[in-house]
Amino acid sequence: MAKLTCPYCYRPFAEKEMRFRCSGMRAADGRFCEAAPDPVRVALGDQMVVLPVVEGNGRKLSATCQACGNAATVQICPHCHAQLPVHFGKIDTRMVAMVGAKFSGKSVYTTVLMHELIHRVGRRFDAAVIGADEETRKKFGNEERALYNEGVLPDTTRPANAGEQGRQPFVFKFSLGERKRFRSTLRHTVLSFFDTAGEDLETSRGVAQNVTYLSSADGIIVLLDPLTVPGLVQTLGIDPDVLPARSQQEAARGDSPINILTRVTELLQKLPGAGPNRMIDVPVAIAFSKVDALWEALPEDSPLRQPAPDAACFPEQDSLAVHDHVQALLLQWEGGQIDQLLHKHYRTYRYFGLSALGAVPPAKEPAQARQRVAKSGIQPHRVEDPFLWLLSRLKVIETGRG
Ligand SMILES: Nc1nc2c(ncn2[C@@H]2O[C@H](COP(=O)(O)OP(=O)(O)OP(=O)(O)O)[C@@H](O)[C@H]2O)c(=O)[nH]1
Ligand SMILES: [Mg+2]
Ligand SMILES: [Zn+2]
Ligand SMILES: [Zn+2]
Repeated sequence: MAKLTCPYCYRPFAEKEMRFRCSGMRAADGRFCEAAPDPVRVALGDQMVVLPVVEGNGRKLSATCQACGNAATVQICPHCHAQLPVHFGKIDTRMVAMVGAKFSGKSVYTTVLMHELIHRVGRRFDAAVIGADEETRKKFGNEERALYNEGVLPDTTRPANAGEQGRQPFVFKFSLGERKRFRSTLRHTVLSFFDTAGEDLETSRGVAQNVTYLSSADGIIVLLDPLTVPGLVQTLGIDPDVLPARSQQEAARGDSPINILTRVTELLQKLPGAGPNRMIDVPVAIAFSKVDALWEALPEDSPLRQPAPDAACFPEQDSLAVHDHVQALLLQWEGGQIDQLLHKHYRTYRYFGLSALGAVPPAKEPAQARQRVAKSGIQPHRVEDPFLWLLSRLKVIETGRG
């Protein structure tokens, strides 16, 4: 039986196990259901009042509410009761998870990537990208506004288990037009993007929570701050005084990329079906963020400085050029430790270099509540590369030679 995975809690279930939520409409005889907090949602930190759960066969598109007699068509996850995207059982779902050290740029990256997917990449692939639920649309809207309109950088993300309101992944629907000879159809892919707090990778409870979503991920993006790679600053001759103090602190705390990758690898090896001697099958994109900080120190013809091609397929040659270049740089910077680890444990991995902001943000002034983006605004560079690579691996988009 085909297993589905909830894009919100990342737990598996069979199609027929999906449940429904009552519509709250008034039936002909006057009966109707009232909204109240759902104990399952409350346990997850969501106090919202919602209509009651309706039992039924998830393979069908509706069920009858026993309390009010109305037809319920909204399908929900049997585990976390989150509302699922329309026709969830009938469409493709791909989970893309992201992990990374504290301060590696995950939150900024998530917002900029989604913005780019919606406004630019979607058009390039003739695809529509939209938030799949109200919560995603609202939260993404707020984060997009803060970054793009107000120019303020996000605060540090709170760990998944902190606070009243549990954090939910952003869930987007990527709908790709398939032009057939006589008709065109749409292929939907649900993308779930979970922005981890850096310290989720540090506590055992946080790691346990990460296991749930990493184990159901079809692709993983590991975001690494290159400025925390030991040896990089010296090799490239970057003036340490102009580096963000935080990157230096994180590196000194032991959150160097090799340590993060070691922890992620150990986590993936603990999953069912995996083991210390088995290669990890899930494709892993190793993405170095903030490459804008390195540009001046890299030669002008460095693939990391070139814009990405914009054909409607995944540009394999270009991506391999970046991969080889990063691999060579890593050998210079840290003696190839990272590459050895990846080579030994991962069947499919690839390097990327990207910049969400496109420029180093000026240091926060004492009078400012939050750090701001550079005056030049947000000029993303190659943010979609890791994502498109995963989509091409997952056969959602085609791979081209360009
Ligand atoms: N130069 C440069 N700096 C960046 C870029 N993206 C993020 N930063 C810097 O990195 C800081 C941290 O970014 P966040 O996105 O908050 O990092 P995070 O990984 O979500 O951090 P936690 O939530 O604390 O784990 C930002 O405040 C910026 O100063 C970028 O593209 N270029
Ligand atoms: Mg964050
Ligand atoms: Zn009802
Ligand atoms: Zn769920």
